Amino acid sequence: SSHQYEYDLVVLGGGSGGLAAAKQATELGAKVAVFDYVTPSPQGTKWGLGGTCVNVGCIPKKLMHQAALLGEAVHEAAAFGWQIPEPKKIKIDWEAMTQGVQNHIKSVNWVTRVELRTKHVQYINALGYFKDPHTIAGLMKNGQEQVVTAKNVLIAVGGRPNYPDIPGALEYGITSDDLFSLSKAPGKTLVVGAGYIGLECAGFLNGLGYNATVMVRSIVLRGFDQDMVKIVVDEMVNQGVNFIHEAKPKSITKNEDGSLLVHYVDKDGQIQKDVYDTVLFAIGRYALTKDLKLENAGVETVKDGKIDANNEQSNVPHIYAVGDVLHKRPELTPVAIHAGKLLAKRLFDNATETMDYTNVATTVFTPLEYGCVGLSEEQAVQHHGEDNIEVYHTYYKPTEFFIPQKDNSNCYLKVVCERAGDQKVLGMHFVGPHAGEVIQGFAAAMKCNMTFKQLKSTVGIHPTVAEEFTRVQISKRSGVDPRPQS
Ligand code: FAD
Ligand code: NA7
Repeated sequence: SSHQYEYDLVVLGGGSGGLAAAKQATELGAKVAVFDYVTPSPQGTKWGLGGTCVNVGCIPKKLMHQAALLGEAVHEAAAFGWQIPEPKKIKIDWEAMTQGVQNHIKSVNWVTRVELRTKHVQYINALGYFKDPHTIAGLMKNGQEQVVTAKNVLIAVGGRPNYPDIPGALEYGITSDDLFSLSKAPGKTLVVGAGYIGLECAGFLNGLGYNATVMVRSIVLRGFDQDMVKIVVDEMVNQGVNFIHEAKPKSITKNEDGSLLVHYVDKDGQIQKDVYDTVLFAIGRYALTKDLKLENAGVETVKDGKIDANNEQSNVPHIYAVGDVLHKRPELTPVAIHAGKLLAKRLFDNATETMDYTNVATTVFTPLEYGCVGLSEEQAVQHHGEDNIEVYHTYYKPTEFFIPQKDNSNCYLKVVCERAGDQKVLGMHFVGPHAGEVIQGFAAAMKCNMTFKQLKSTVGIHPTVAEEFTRVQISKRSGVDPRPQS
């Protein structure tokens, strides 16, 4: 019986997935403890309860993106007739912005703690690890250990940013773990890595007025639809972001004035150098499983320390995993939360529903946002064959772009469909303002197996950018120019 253990569930990691599972489990009557502990970054940055999303991920990222968009909006407002004294002279106060962002985070940390208390989840601020398959020890800041026993264990320790193995990287480089609480403005910044985190950071830094350069090793936004990616990059270049393609950093040293000298290998294999104020690595993340002493529990890991689970169950039946720690699953907060809740219901409510990881929508918060759900065109071709898919696409002109004469040449969308019959929609892609808001509802429609015919029979909301999805009719195959003719 479960009485031989102190807890029905012990959760390792108080982030998106772990907290969602813990709260759901106590609501269902389980006795639950959560271990959460943040190891400081190499630069010494640390933060509170709640995990990556709240402290060093989605939330501060979105807020800084918003700060950048507001800077743009000031100029637009002037075009709409707002009397703004010297709009050309406006600039961001980095410290003030960062303070606002950090204050919000602190308030979320606090609310999270209170919520755990009211829901009777035992929170233990300690670095947890396995003593044996049912015994977890937590090393607290004061060096003491707290030991608990658990019937079930959930591993939800998430991940942390990688550093490249080059001289000066750990000493002088920062990552997203440090950026959102940086005490002084980053200045001229080199962002190494062209995944979504690298692009987003370069995008908002440029929008805030700092010179930003992205160093791309191979391709930009691997895994995303490459037509859309090209548009996203074009727009970033338009707005002033620099890209160094097919290049790799070689070393970082510090100049006497505090600036950083970066040597890198360019696409021709030549050594180049440039000086930056900040070097930000966004080259992927590793799962935080090393500290867990998984060998004491017999839990196996695969590449990058990740756990290859089947319905969130590891190779040890009473040990589960959710979130970024999972192998080959989207590293997204709502994915971790959803999987965590469903798992708790299966464990403590005899539920049977399992997590569906397909067709999860996401948005890259670049200056012009890119939202998508379902297959990229490349994936559709791979799965269905080029002859069996139809791709509809169009450029469009947001109404609100006209008066400030904002460049609309990169407002573009695409619908990837089956070619036969009513043309089931396989993927939807949107570059433009509010891309996340635009895509979310269509993700629900795709869950309901929407066809292109049904999309076309949907009446739009005018004037919006989302309605453009109900108007698209030009197939790529037709070769007709997808630019609006008016
Ligand atoms: P986490 O939230 O990382 O939580 C794990 C927790 O466990 C951490 O607090 C960690 O310190 C703690 N821990 C680790 N080891 C131990 C241990 N041994 N003992 C105790 N505690 C431990 N997702 C989105 O959906 N939208 C976005 O816009 C978005 N933007 C992002 C931007 C950035 C810059 C980053 C880095 C990520 C972003 N993500 C975004 C991803 C999102 O943050 C993660 O997918 C999500 O936080 C994963 O949740 P998790 O529960 O797996 O782990
Ligand atoms: P991603 O999405 O894994 O992207 C990492 C990027 O960094 C990608 O462009 C890589 O290029 C590049 N990379 C990887 N290693 C290096 C080295 N050593 N030097 C230079 N460039 C490198 O990571 P993010 O940090 O953006 O996001 C992490 C995850 O969080 C991501 O999976 C999201 O789902 C959530 P490559 O294409 O490999 O050549």
